[in-house]
Amino acid sequence: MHIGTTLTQFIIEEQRHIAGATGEFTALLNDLVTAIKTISNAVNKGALIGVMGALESQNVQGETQKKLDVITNEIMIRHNEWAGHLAGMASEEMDEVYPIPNKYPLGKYLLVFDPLDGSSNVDINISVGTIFSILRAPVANRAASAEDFLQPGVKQVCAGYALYGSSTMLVLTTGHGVNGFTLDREVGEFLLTHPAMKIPEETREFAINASNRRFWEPPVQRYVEECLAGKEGPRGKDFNMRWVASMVAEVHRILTRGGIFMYPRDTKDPAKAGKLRLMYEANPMSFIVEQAGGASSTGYERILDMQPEGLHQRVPVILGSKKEVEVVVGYHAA
Ligand code: P6P
Repeated sequence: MHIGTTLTQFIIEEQRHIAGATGEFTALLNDLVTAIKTISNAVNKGALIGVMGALESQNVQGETQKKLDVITNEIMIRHNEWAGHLAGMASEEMDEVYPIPNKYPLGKYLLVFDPLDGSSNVDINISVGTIFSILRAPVANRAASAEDFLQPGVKQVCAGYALYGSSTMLVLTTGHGVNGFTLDREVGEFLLTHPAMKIPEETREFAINASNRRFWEPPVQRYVEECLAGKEGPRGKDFNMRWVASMVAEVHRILTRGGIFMYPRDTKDPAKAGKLRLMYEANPMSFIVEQAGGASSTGYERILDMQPEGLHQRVPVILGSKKEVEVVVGYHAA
């Protein structure tokens, strides 16, 4: 593995596979990477620059906003609004579509993101991340409406996440596999360190917030009980459990060593189809997981096939090692 390959070089070489590529996508990705480096710096400094703690405000989900939720959202907006690659942006932290200011040109892509996923972990110094998804605007160079974003996950041009952990990593796909890059702070570049990431088809590790057990639907109850029964039970093997409460960290672990992550529909709030959001959590992570040989389902349908009904729509998420997801999906069909 040649560790010297920069993300910029990699993307330009990737671009050569894309018919009609104009270099605009590469330029968009470079702006996105600059935003991610800036966020990494803010997260890494943490309490030293007074960005910890919560605000009085709530986001559209009714969740208390952390200072860094707002700061990172602002960073994503400022670095991506000016270059003329986007027709609009949408974010977990903004109720409505962000229109590109009139002083800037419009472009042919849409950017939707969760600027700081798992932000409840910031104050306790556990890994958090940025999740992003890039779609084509239905009409280029025209201000995007909310409806323009409501495209099934299979339409994504690119999906990725940044993980602000012991090292800052960027993992992305443009539909030709999944590749991981690690930020070399001295050089200021992301370098290719995890080429062609693949999720093992089998696993003995599941991730779920077990405190919600009494609210789960029967198929999920059955699956988890069987994992807990171990080798004496119907699965005939022991399982391990993890829960980080940071989807980016969970997905990265699964990409690295396999596993299954579940945030299923539960009856805690019957009005909600799940906790995670389709447009900027489930869809980008599902694109990445499938491109790495995994699977991603609501339990009843492939997440990437879903027709979104709203920018902040929630969905149940069961993703990871293909054969394990198939077991859970099978229980939903039983
Ligand atoms: P809970 C973070 O808030 C998040 O959206 C995901 O990153 C994470 O997997 C999940 O919610 C954690 O939810 O209910 O365990 O706090």
